Amino acid sequence: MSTLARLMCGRAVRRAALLAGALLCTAAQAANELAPPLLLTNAIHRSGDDLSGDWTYSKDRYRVSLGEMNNTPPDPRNQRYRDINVQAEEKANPATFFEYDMQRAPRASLPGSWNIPNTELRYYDGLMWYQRTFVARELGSKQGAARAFLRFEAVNYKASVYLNGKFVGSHEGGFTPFTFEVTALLRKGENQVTLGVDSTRSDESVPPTFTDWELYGGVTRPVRLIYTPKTYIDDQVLQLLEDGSISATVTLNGPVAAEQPVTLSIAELGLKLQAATNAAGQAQFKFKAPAGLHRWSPESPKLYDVKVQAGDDSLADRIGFRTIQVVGENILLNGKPIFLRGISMHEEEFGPTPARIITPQAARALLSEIKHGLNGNYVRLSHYPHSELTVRLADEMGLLVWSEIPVYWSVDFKSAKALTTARKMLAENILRDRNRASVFVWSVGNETPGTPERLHFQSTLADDVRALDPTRLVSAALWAHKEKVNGRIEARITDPLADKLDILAINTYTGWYGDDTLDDITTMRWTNRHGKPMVLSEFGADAKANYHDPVNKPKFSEEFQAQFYVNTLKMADNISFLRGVSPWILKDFQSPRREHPVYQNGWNRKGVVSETGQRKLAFDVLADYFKRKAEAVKP
Ligand code: GCB
Repeated sequence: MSTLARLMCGRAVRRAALLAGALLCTAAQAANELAPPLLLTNAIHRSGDDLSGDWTYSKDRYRVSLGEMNNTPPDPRNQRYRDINVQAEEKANPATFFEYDMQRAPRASLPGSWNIPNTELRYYDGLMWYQRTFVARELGSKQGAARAFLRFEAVNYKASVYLNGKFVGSHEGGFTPFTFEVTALLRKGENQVTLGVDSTRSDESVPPTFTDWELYGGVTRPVRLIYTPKTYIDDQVLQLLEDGSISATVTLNGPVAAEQPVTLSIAELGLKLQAATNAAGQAQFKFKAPAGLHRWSPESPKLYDVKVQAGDDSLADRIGFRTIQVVGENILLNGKPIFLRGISMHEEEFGPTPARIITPQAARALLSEIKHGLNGNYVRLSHYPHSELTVRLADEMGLLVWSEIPVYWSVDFKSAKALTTARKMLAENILRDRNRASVFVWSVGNETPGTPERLHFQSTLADDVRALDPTRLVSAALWAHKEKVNGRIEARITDPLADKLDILAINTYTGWYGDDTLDDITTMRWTNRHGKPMVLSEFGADAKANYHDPVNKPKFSEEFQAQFYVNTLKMADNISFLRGVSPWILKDFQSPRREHPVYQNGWNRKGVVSETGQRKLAFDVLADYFKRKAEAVKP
């Protein structure tokens, strides 16, 4: 992928230099070079062995097995990833001594955060080791299993991977997939895989140390061993363009990737097309969308079976086609203005002790509350990329998705390392999800300070989005500048990052934090000199489910929260350039920051439903508002 981008960019740079316009290509080149070397796009539909289930685990607070105590390689006896059977060694030589034994360590079922087997681990922040054994398929040309890859959908926050005692690779970033080829390392019979999972973060990490959500260290999404033929389809991307054509690019990886025929078929549309790969293994298709193409929308989320075939490999996916644009102050979906009726959501399942275990049922329970309970057409997946299965479900159910990377609050914006980490994460997120019709905007962060370094940081990310996926919109959640003038709050968007964005997204907590009252919300006045659409990406107030006081309506009561929603939605109706809302937040969520002993106890209570799914009064206020909004646009 990156080699290919370099080759293409080299040509384009030469051409662009002639036209004195080399800048765009430089940005595209840089963005592509940060993309992972192996994509395995659509891995979910590939044949493989699921490594979910029982793993043993062992805490390593002092990082002994990484040998980080005194910067010397760890004593082999301390390496938890060593390819030995400690019990057998001890039996063979009773005098031998080991401080650990991964085989006899406690067990946890993966995927899921490390607080699943033991809620005491909720606040454990450090290095944890996981190990399991498995028997791999025999590799050969039979059944297309010639190469094998270990694929991790998410390990939070850093992962070091070892197979049969050997280091395979590492990855930083808790929310995006990564893949290592292990063809040469697998052996017949039992194999042993060990993961060092490190949740420790710093100001240079993305997100930084201080956030308002649960840590959830661990292997939070599936791990699979995936098999492919020698030459396989590493990436395919299909997009409906504004000019009514469909463009598709297929990239092969392997010894016979160059000058190969590739077939792309969408049977339901009667399409079967062929193209040949170039020297870099990439085939390009561009064709007029058939007249009968049914465009994807939340009301009618049509997906097509798309098949790609090349050599011994073939891969099927379900893909929707739609366009998204901003024209003036409007967001146009398939050419028509849309109002985003949504809510924000963390990746946390319903229940009293969540461990970030997102099964299909758990994802459906969350998204159904938005789609059917609230009458929504949109979800803000905050503040980091959620699981691929959630995004695929949004495609299927018909919810537009705001996708974000965790460039949040106090990242060290001066740090080149932090910027590289964020850029890689953004590339991994975009390359994973750019076939999902539901995703309409890539957000480059949330509530960051107005410093020049941060402007450079997030502008670079916005440029990366344009280079990696020019078919979607760019945004970031910002603060507005607020001032009281003659007793009324005047709100303006003064953040210079706004110039880089397609949608202006504003988080507002007037009426909750600070001294402003609920009445101050309704009289607020908003101005926008940018001529772009605005969405209220957040507004919210805490309420403890079942705490009622209709007379005094104190903070933390359901009545206060409901009134906060009534007033904020009234204000929203007076903003002529407002094109959507995603209040904070669907469900009460765990946050070590929230320790009010009466109302919170480790939970941020701004959900319109409680952690177990009980709807609060504000839920109905929002559902009624969205119902009215939806009816207003019906033909
Ligand atoms: C915000 C943040 C969100 C917090 C929320 C709150 O502005 O974007 O991550 O959880 O406020 O509850 O204060």
